[in-house]
Amino acid sequence: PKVVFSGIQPTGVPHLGNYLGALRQWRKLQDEAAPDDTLLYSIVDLHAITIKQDPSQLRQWRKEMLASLYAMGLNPDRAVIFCQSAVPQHAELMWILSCNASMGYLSRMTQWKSKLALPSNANPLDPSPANKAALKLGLFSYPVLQAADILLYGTTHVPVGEDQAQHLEFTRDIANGFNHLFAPSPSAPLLVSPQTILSPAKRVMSLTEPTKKMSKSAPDPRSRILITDSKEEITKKIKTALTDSTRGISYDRESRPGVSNLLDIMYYMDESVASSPEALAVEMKDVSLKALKEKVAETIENSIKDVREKYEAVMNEEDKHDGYLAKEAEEGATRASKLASLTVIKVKEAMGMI
Ligand code: AQP
Repeated sequence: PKVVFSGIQPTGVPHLGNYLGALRQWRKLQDEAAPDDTLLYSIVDLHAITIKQDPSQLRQWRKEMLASLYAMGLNPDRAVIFCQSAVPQHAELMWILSCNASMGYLSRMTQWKSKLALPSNANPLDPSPANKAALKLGLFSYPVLQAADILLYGTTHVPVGEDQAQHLEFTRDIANGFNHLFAPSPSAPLLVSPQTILSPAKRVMSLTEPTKKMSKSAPDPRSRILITDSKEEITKKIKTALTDSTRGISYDRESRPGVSNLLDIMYYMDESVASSPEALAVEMKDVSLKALKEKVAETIENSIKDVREKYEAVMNEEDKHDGYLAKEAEEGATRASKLASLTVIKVKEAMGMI
């Protein structure tokens, strides 16, 4: 049987990148799962605090993320849905794996560099960079926590966007290194090396800076469309999306990143519109940019309207019965913790700690 694990940070309402790159895939895996498959979807708040968070804002975002997952159709009867910090084994396994994680390997990870806006060749041990003090241990070792998240459950499949592919490679390496050191035999690994599932829309780009990925924490809210945005907001954001002054429509991610991103979004939101984003460009080659944008906005609205309505319904329910979401998440955490403790016990036994 499959074990599927994935996480999302409670750093705001999910945007189209999260939706197309991860959440829609989570839902599909849930719908296609066999009865004995296990699905775990986590709100990874321990990851969120690698960047400074305001406590009341974080509390609100955890609630909104939970509502977003339910709005996506993720079902607590079918998937274990929980907050990471409520399952202490995540931090415990992270420490154990940290003792075997290479600083050199971690220093090559791109995420901490991009979060600090450092160049790709930045080295954490170099005493010179001005923002060296800004690099916190937690942000640097974030991929080890991510490896622990995944390895705790014997995960076989991890659905993520392309930005996470490097961390999955690291997770497999950690698992193999750990098995090599502590597994009783190669045929009885302690930790399962997981497969990455990349969704077809691997990387949705920012609407205002289409060479960067769409992100929850980018300062400009016009750079992303949230799954809760109204029709008017969607239309306005798509209308102001950065494109170019070339005439007509064509698909080329290098020379026309803005237009190509809009074609990608339209195609992946509703694959019935054409056979590929390139084919969609050919079909629309003589259309004006204004008309393309109208079509894109309409397609997005039609595809996520139901999610928005469900989100509102979940939030109304929460208003009527304060604490209903927290209670659901607590039940998820209890189930997750039971599964996680099986791995932690096995690992501690193998290392001589039980
Ligand atoms: N632009 C994107 N295109 C495709 N997939 C994306 N994902 C994120 N952005 C895109 C996928 O969404 C899942 C959850 O992401 P996350 O919240 O854990 O963190 P992130 O990747 O760092 O996403 P954000 O939106 O950029 O958050 P902030 O700004 O808070 O760091 C992951 O599977 C990710 O691949």
